[in-house]
Amino acid sequence: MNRPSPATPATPAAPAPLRLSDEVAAALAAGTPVVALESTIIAHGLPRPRNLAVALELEELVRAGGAVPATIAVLDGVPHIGLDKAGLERVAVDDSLRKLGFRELAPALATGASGATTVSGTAFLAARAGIRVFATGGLGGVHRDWTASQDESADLGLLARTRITVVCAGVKSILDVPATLERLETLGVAVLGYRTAEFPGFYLTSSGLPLDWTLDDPAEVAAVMHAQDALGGPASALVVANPVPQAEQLDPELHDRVLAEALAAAAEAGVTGQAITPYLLAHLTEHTRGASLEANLAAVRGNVRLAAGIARAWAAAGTDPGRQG
Ligand code: PSU
Ligand code: MN
Repeated sequence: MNRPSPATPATPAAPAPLRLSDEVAAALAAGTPVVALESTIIAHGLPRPRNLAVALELEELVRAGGAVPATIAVLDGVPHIGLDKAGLERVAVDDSLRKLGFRELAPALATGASGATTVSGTAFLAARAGIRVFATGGLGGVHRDWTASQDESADLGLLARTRITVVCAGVKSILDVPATLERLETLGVAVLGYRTAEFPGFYLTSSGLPLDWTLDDPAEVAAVMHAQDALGGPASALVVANPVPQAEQLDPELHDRVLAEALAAAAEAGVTGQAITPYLLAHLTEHTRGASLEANLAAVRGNVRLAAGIARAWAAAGTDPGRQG
């Protein structure tokens, strides 16, 4: 029996108009290495005016690592994949910028809004643009009061259905880290320790939690990415967990004490939803007199460097005629 063919809409929805910077477009066309960078860490995760310097520094680190940086944000309703200096400045200084996870993208596009993209927003847009490697600080995850608030970052669900490799220093230690690892397992997202058998602790080198897989160089990570593609199946991400060097971690005692104060202050102030992560990060920066900020930046720098190496290994494997894509 013939089914009626679905009606063709008079005006088929055009693909979301991603605006690629010239150098990102050229690199993707040539198959040379590209690293996606998120903008929420710049707009909402770091204090001003340091955040602009960091945004520029992270792009320089990607270049020094032999890859093209693609900082991602939505400006005036247009998703930008690769920002120029004026775009980076806008992300760093404009107070009206929203925080855009994946679900916020369509409303932002339709209304012409501007916003910085979180891990979920950035990973989605990067994958749509054809970028496979993404560097951030720490992933979002399950919040410590989950049983009451049900607050779990949209990062986890998006990574369960997006084919991207995200290099991070674990998940933010303000979260329930063991619960977040359990959720990543449930969601089918692979987690690799980079030169560590313990899950990193964001500001801390280790969370104390064991990992099942340890890899030691970017080519091994690229091989896992190829194996994911060869296997097929649901398009899940690959999390590469890269610890902050021990010499640059936050003092663990200071971390535990100030984090407990920050969580209490957030509960007292009634902060919830999208505001909770920036609130806790800012509280830690203030009450460790900047030490948590330095550890956060050290972690991000290491992740960006490693991501450039993985992007190079991935691009090299892609052009190796002996390798089946
Ligand atoms: N990593 C950092 N600083 C940050 C973030 C990550 O070092 O500010 C951001 C990321 O954009 C991540 C977001 O996606 O925090 C998580 O926010 P939420 O818990 O509201 O999902
Ligand atoms: Mn949340």
